[in-house]
Amino acid sequence: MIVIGERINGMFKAVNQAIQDKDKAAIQDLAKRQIDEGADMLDINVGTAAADPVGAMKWLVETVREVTDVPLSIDNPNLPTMKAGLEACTGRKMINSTIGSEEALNTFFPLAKEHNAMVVCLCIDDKGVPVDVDGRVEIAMRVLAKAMEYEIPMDDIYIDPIVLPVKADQTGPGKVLESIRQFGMLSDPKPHIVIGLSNLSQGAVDRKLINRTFLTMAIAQGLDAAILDPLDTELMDAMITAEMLMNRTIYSDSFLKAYRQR
Ligand code: THG
Repeated sequence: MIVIGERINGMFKAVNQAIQDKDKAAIQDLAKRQIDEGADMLDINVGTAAADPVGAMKWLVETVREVTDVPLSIDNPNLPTMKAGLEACTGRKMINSTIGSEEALNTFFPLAKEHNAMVVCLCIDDKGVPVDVDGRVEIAMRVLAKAMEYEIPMDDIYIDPIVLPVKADQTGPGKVLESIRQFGMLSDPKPHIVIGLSNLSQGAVDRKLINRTFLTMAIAQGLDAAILDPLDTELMDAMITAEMLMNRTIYSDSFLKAYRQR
């Protein structure tokens, strides 16, 4: 699994405060702790409250880069903020994200090439999030065709079926699972498939239980990347165990420890 740490996000009060106070230590601590707990990449999101999103993104990226070389997922819907993040980010990076409309792909795929960046493509277009699985698969097919047209390596494409709060629509999670299963059959080699896991439990009780149960179900359908909280040890244990049960890692009596030491 490719773990993208979700914690550097202005949606969290403490992070929003750190951005306002230019508190480097707080952000760098979050970066290091997530990597220590198994994050392969870090999501960088200024949140919606930032007064100057471009400046905040640049500062966040530079601040995190002082302490780690892992790829950074530049998470913002607006082009100027995205560009500022990509330019500030030395080394590997990910565009998080583009929607799957013709126009958006024609903007973001050239940008991905320019920055040698990975790119998350949301299964959403001008009409919004499709209500059914077929609509999501249709968008994923468009994304893959465009990726070939622009010669983006399949290994740099991450399809996101879009996870919404279960509390708002209880039919959603099942559709996401079926979408993940079908995405895996669209091309060979397969694209990566990623979700924003914590969206699922927003506003719900027993959030961690909901998140980790769904993560194991999604892994069984072929999910291979997730934006999640690596500081949640039970979540990471469940993820590692699901990988082992799917025969993607070797069983040993110390499989949890072995995964963490890899
Ligand atoms: N897909 C992609 N990118 C994404 C998402 C996605 N980026 C953002 C988001 N979704 C994933 N990251 C988070 C981070 C935090 C939360 C949810 C998703 C979260 N935050 C608390 C809440 O809203 O209750 C914040 C409250 C707090 O503790 O202060 O749940 O889907 N490609």
